[in-house]
Amino acid sequence: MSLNKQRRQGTVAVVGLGYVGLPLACLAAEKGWRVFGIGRDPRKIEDVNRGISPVPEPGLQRWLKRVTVTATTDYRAVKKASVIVICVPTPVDHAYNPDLTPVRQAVEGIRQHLKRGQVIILESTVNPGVSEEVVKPILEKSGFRVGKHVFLAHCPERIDPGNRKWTVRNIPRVLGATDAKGLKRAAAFYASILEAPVKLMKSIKEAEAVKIIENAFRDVNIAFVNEIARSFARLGIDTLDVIEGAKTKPFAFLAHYPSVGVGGHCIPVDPYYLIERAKRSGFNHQFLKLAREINNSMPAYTVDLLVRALNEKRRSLSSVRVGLLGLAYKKNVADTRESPTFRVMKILTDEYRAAFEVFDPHLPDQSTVPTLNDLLDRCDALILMTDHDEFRAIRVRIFKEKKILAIIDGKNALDKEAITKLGIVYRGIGR
Ligand code: SAJ
Repeated sequence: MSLNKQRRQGTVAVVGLGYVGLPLACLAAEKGWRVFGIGRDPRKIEDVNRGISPVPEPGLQRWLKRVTVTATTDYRAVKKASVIVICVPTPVDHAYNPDLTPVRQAVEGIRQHLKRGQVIILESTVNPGVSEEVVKPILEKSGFRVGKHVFLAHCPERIDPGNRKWTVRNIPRVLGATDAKGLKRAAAFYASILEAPVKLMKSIKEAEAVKIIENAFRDVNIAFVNEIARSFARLGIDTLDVIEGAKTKPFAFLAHYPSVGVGGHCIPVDPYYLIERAKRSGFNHQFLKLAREINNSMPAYTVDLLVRALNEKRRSLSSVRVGLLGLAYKKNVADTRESPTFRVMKILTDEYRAAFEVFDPHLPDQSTVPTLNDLLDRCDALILMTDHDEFRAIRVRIFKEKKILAIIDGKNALDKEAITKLGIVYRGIGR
């Protein structure tokens, strides 16, 4: 049953049909907007037009079947819209330098088809300054003045892949613009589609800064517990138990958890945008950099735990086949962006010439074996990389049956006592 029942709101163009853009496009369509989705990949465009979601996000497939999103690779669709929302990735390159290429390309495509009165809203996560220093100049190459002929706003995306509770529909947002008129027009768009409050920020820079600090906050807190875990491991203290203890304090403590590494398209990436921009203004974010350094060291720390665990069994890493449980960067999603598993694979290969298999039930095509059982049959030691529900449910006796020598629990998700009782060397991260 189509959801396009409500009165027409007008036309919106959403540039970028990934984790952020596609849910937004579906929501706008459901709320009565005529929606053009602009993307680069013709196959994804064809999928969307056939009502097939190219993004493996729960519920998105069903939603796309019930609304109409007209997908195209042609930026001329922008001409028909009164609102244009940019939802393209903002990655970092191999040297962790921010890469605004997708944003620049999107804005370049838009500026060629601008018309008076349009409001352009950037949802991609960027450091403070990008809207005014990068987006605005490109838009004004069209001859239009931002703030006069067209308007520019920033509403940072807050999509949490896999989260069924907090979605594009009900996540509160912040919104900033280069001028009052742009703020008003952008606020009217979001008021027409969201079922959540939108906080209006003093300026577009403050809106850009909100998202960056949200995620930098999370990164430094994860780095904090990762450092604590490495210290407590040497003191024989169970870090997880300590965190559970600290959580009994009903205020001023927010639990984060040590792990094999920090992946995803947000947390390990966003701090670099601020670090780089601040450096250009002569400020050195030593704390943010240190947090990134600590979190980036966790894959190597985890492999080192395996080396030591195998030593207890008088085995070397190069003499065993390692089973990696999980490719996704976090549990119960099929998203591998910046996944720590890739870094562990590289370390095993480059530094230890160790053989490995990888199995992820959410990513069968990227697994090297068809089933978990195959992985357990072929491997002598395991690293739990992702705490998918399927891995948490494993009956530990099977590890004994499959003669597993050592298990490194990269997410502290398995039963340490039960595994140890089976005579298998167990090491968690901080326990
Ligand atoms: N991680 C830890 N320890 C923790 C929490 C996470 O090691 O205590 C690791 C995860 O395993 C993963 C990475 O960090 O590899 C990122 O985890 P995440 O839970 O932050 O997941 P993301 O990347 O999907 O983050 C999103 C973010 N949402 C947006 O940027 C819009 C983030 O701001 C949210 O806080 C997060 O979802 C969330 O809370 O679920």
